[in-house]
Amino acid sequence: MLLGAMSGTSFAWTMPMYLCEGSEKDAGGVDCAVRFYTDNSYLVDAGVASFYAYDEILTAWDQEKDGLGVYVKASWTSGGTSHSREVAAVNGSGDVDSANLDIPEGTKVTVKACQRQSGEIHNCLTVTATA
Ligand SMILES: [Ca+2]
Ligand SMILES: [Ca+2]
Repeated sequence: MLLGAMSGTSFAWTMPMYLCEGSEKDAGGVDCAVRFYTDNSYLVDAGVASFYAYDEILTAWDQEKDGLGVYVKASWTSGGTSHSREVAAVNGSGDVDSANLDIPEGTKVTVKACQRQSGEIHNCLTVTATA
């Protein structure tokens, strides 16, 4: 599926795919990964954004030399307070940025994953993980 052109460009974004599944290392935790692809063949990964429940690790990983980075933001509420943290891999193919968060077990975590081009985020997909 193609998404429409944005911001006056004719770039055709490829729909990201996601997988959320129970954590193998953290009982009750749910890991999520969102993958971006270079085109609609879905054969070549452009990048991946992930949240892993064990130790609450948020990661953006750029896997393709395509002028696009990977951005991910985690948002959650604990102790009656809203929290968020974002990381971005914007230094080219192979760049990885991650954050080791500290989120109470069982907390729902909203994970917004996007591609980034020229400082702006595009093609976002939001999934829900569990810390
Ligand atoms: Ca955890
Ligand atoms: Ca890239």
